[in-house]
Amino acid sequence: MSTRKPVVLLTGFAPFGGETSNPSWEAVQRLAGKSVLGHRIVARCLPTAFGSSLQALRQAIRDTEPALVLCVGQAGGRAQLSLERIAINIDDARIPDNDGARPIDEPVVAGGPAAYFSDLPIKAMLAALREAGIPAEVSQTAGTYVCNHVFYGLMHALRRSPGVRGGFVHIPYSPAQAALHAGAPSLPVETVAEGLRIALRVALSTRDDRRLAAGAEH
Ligand code: PCA
Repeated sequence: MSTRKPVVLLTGFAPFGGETSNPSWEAVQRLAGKSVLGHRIVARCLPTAFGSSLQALRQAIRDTEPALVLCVGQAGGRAQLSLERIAINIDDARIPDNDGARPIDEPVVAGGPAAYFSDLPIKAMLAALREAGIPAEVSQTAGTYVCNHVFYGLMHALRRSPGVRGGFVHIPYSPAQAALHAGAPSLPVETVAEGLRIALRVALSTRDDRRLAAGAEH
């Protein structure tokens, strides 16, 4: 293992909520096996379920011993790559997950801190994406469904792996999905994949984030 290239673990999710595809996995799959700044990208698909998603993520971290972990999920209705700033310690499911579970106001980790910030340089990533002509934003909430659950669980797990950094990106519907949701914004999966590659490159090469306003009034 030690003579191999260091690994970046990149995860997407299985389709959920009545969709037949999940663009997060479609985009992540396109980067599987590719290199970014001397790191090999390992792609994994997580189940969209509160219970098994984190088990699968923890297993993938044990298997691949990554230097950096970026989890990616679909956020239908959002128009840009959403670089998530913060994961909160709450599960509050509006719809059941793929196993039929619907936790309401339960902690992701009982007794855990209220929240974790992303380890990734989200402002530098934002600037690079915009320079490349890819729409992006900083998001102040990853919601309270399986994606926030995985983001929180990731950051909690990485406390035991000093030096390994983690973060989360939400992405819009694919055009094929948006065609079935009148008026919903979308981004082509190839554009998302290119954006993720840029985000990884910046994350791997930036230790101190840029100071750039990307907040929100609401
Ligand atoms: N999006 C969901 C869970 C899986 C996914 O791709 C979310 O935003 O919570």
